[in-house]
Amino acid sequence: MQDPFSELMQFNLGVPAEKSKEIYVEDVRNFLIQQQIFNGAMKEIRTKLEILDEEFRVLFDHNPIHHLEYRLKSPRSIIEKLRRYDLPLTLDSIKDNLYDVAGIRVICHYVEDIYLLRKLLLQQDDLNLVRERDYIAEPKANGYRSLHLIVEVPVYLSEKTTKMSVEIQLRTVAMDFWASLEHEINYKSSGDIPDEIRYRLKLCAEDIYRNEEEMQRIHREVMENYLERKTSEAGK
Ligand code: 0O2
Repeated sequence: MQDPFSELMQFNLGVPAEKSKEIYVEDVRNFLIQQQIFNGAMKEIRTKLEILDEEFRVLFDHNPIHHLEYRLKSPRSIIEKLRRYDLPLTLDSIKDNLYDVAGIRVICHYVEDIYLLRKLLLQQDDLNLVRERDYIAEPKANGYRSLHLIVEVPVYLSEKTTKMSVEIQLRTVAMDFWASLEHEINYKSSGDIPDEIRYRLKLCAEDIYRNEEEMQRIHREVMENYLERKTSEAGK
């Protein structure tokens, strides 16, 4: 991965004519400091999720999380997004307007795990819910399903504490399977998927949804029997 400093320089954040090179370099330095704080926020959320996952493994022999993915939005995407929404290219504007600079994708086994994690995360005192989009309850027209939360979390620095936003996308393995492939198909079609392919993708999403519900039912039944057996063995 290219380091953000050289990427920013290369992308030419647009050293405006009136700005001296020194001020521009200072901007880049401050940008990197901000990125590091976003990174801290991402780590805070990651740790919270890992602790919950570990607790469930110990208590119930079940990990709600299959795996975690995380990323900081690249300087290029940040600038593109600010330009797309006609927002100022400043650090304050990034912090105030872009909620997805720090992003975590939580790939769960079952839909129940998603709502469980949502509940457990949001009941933590230091975490504020800023925005929620439930594309599981109401899938997007193309069939996309996931739960999106924007949360604010404090990051404790040497001289101050600052609240930063993090986007958490929670989805099951099955939803992730669909979204990853659809994302690639979309990319390969330059964002213009033919109607017939769009329709077939939607049918795939519906099939996946049905299979996932059945897998969830099977899991529930097996877990009930398993936990009953464990309890009776412990009582012997
Ligand atoms: P990346 O690289 O994944 O971060 P905006 O963020 O303003 O563009 P909005 O409405 O705030 O859009 O965000 P929304 O709809 O809650 O979700 C944005 C992110 O969700 C996307 O990030 C994708 O990761 C994912 N997503 C949303 N809809 C779809 C979809 O139809 N298919 C797939 N595969 N993923 C989707 P970005 O912006 O793509 O960038």
